[in-house]
Amino acid sequence: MTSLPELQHWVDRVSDLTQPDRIHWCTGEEEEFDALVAEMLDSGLFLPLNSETHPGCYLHRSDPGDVARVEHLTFVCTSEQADAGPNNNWMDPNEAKEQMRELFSSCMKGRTLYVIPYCMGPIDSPLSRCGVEITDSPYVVVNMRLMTRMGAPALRRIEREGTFVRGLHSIGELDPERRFIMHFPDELMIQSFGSGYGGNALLGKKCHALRIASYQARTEGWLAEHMLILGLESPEGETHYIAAAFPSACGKTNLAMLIPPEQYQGWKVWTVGDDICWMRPGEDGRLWAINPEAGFFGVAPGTSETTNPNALAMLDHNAIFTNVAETADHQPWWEGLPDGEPALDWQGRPFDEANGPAAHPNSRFTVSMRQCPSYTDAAEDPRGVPISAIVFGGRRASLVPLVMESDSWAHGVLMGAAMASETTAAATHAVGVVRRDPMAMKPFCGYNFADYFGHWLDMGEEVTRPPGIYNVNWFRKDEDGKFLWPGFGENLRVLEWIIGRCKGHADALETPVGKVPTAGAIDTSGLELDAGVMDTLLEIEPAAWVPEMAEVREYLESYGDRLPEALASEMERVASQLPAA
Ligand code: OXD
Ligand code: MN
Repeated sequence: MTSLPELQHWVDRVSDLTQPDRIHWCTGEEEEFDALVAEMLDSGLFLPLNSETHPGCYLHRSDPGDVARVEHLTFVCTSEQADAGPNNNWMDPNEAKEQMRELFSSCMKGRTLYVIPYCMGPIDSPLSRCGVEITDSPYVVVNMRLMTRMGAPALRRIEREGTFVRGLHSIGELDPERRFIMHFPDELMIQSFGSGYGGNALLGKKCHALRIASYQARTEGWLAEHMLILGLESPEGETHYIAAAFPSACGKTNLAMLIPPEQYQGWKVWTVGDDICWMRPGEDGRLWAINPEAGFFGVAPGTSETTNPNALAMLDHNAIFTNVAETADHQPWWEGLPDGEPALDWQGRPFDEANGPAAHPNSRFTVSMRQCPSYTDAAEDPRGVPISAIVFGGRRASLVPLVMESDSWAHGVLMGAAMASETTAAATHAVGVVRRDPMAMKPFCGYNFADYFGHWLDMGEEVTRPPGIYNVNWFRKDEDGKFLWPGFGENLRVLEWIIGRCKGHADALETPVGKVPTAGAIDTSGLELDAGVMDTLLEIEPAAWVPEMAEVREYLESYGDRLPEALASEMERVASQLPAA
């Protein structure tokens, strides 16, 4: 029920098409959440977890064939194929709508149609944007309540503004042969069928806040990015905000919640967001950022007291677990937890190593941001937070140093565009293969990457006090395949250097591919690294960068004439400083 005729008509049309038994307009109230949980416990969609150790926590086991994003079934449907770019699967919008119409036809018979009004970002922020998701999945409703500002206040804003992203979702029969995630950016519309998995089904997240928003951001002069946002507070009480892009399952959540090492008494990391960042130039010439989300949908395996104590602390109450394993006394369990042992695996079978890991490698937790011990009220500030540094990073076993600084905004854009990373389990494809993943947006940019790079370059003109742009690599390995850098909390040492650079007092050495810390500029006291490890981590071997730059050139040239001239010339500038091939 709404006073906005466009919204009411759309819900009516969808209901005519999908034929639900009931329609429920979500209010976002606690009683609604509790009633849905009770219903799901009844139907078996939710399993209770140990209420003494994990009050308010539930386990959802998804269909075993529906455990990750499906990039090969995800489409951007612009009227011109070239606007979607070679980085997206494309389908003609009319053909896509026709195909989806058939799938959605009568698909909600016997089910409830939920209307979820939501706001991405603080409810009173001019940087926020709203959407409405229609779904037949109560699992989606309860997750959306944790992940977004959902319900009555969002509906009021939508009715006031009159614009919203329309997302239609049905789990269908969870048949991978009848599964599509379609985006119609010109119409601010998403249609998703056949999957209940987070990235495919919680439409506020990847579909709206990245694919549709990136497209919208280009026309409106802002940036929608796959970045965490953290605040780094020094012992003097000065806080600098950093936005960092890493591909899925490369430690964004851990970095966003970092606990400083012992030597760093008085330092504090504040978490503003762990996955998505919307940034806009402010009147003061800086970039101001909000986290459009209100919760975390994090990867469970590997989350432990060593890697992310803050995450563990927020996961012992009011959290939803998807595809983790269970101990004999019904506590959630995943690989990387030192205590407990799995009794049932993620599919509910008695645990047997022969079946693989107990928890699915892409098993997840959903939890409100406010439960995180490092949560900061700055995440609710309608103005957002000012960004001092942008960090790009990938998973690279060799070549790429621990950290380097770009020479200029254009060079930073090139660093982002040249990002590559070994693939992870967050999407269904081969794991561990190096692929180009510009700005960690390969699966999420809602338009042609060439135009996106152009938009990034244009944004450099808009910000008169631009953040520094950096590239990091926590994942460098030695000849025996062992990680050289300890990572996790120790990454603070690198962030300290980055902020030092932004403030103009940390030392750096120029190299052909960027500036790296001078010996000793990164504090390694108390780390007990083997001799020479820091040298290896910070070494730039110009000859080894020649084939890398050749690959970058080949990749960027695959965008043809649309590639911005300024990016091509920046690439030539860097290449010209390397030895001849
Ligand atoms: C995520 C992803 O879920 O990037 O954040 O896959
Ligand atoms: Mn992500």
